[in-house]
Amino acid sequence: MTTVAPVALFGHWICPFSVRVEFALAQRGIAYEVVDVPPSAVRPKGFVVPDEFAAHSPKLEIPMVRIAGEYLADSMPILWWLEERFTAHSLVPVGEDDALRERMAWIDRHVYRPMIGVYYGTEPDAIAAASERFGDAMAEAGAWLDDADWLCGDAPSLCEALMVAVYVRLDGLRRLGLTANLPAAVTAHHQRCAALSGWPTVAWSAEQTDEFVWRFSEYRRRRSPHHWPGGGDR
Ligand SMILES: N[C@@H](CCC(=O)N[C@@H](CS)C(=O)NCC(=O)O)C(=O)O
Repeated sequence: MTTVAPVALFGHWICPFSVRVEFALAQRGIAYEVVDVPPSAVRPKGFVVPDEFAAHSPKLEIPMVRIAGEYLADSMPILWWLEERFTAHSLVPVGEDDALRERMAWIDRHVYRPMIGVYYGTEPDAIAAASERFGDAMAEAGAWLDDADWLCGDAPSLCEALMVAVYVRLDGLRRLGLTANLPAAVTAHHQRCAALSGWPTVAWSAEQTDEFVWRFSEYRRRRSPHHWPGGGDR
């Protein structure tokens, strides 16, 4: 007899939105299975998305989660849904709902947009500009962390789920053109996050970092061969 995990995550390790959700599941000790659905930019030729995913992810985006026959896509609503459905090891500090939502929205906008601009960037100038915006956002986050260990409240929260997904790819981002220096308070926060119980589940191996860099280098060469000649080899 097989046991069906109550939670299924349709996602992929390379997708930061998916990593947010997987970190929250792991950190909260929620049992789950992963159904691998690579983002289309890095999808192997001939990969067929599961029917269940096509039917229930309205924008065909990962992450999507199934809990006992119900589905939800979009990482932030998923993180809050998990809080509704599972009470143990909450990542919402008591009384901090509004502050948490505000900080998460801020990180989503000011950290994620430029981060994605770095690795999906195909023009050197645009990559450099995104790198600078990312550095500015991390400087602001560093100021929040100057007198606090965590991004919201006094324990790890959903903000850490967002930031962990950034930290796991920092080395890869550097190899793809991120040059911004990060404040010491951010580096210390990264280290605190790396000591959390959910971290090992989502941390990248050296091979995953290499694969991330290789896939997005290939993406650049396909989109902008003038700037990024060569390629093809791993
Ligand atoms: N707002 C969404 C964004 C999710 C998203 O952009 N996912 C990407 C992969 S990282 C995706 O599935 N893109 C569509 C595709 O690859 O076809 C969230 O927070 O979950």
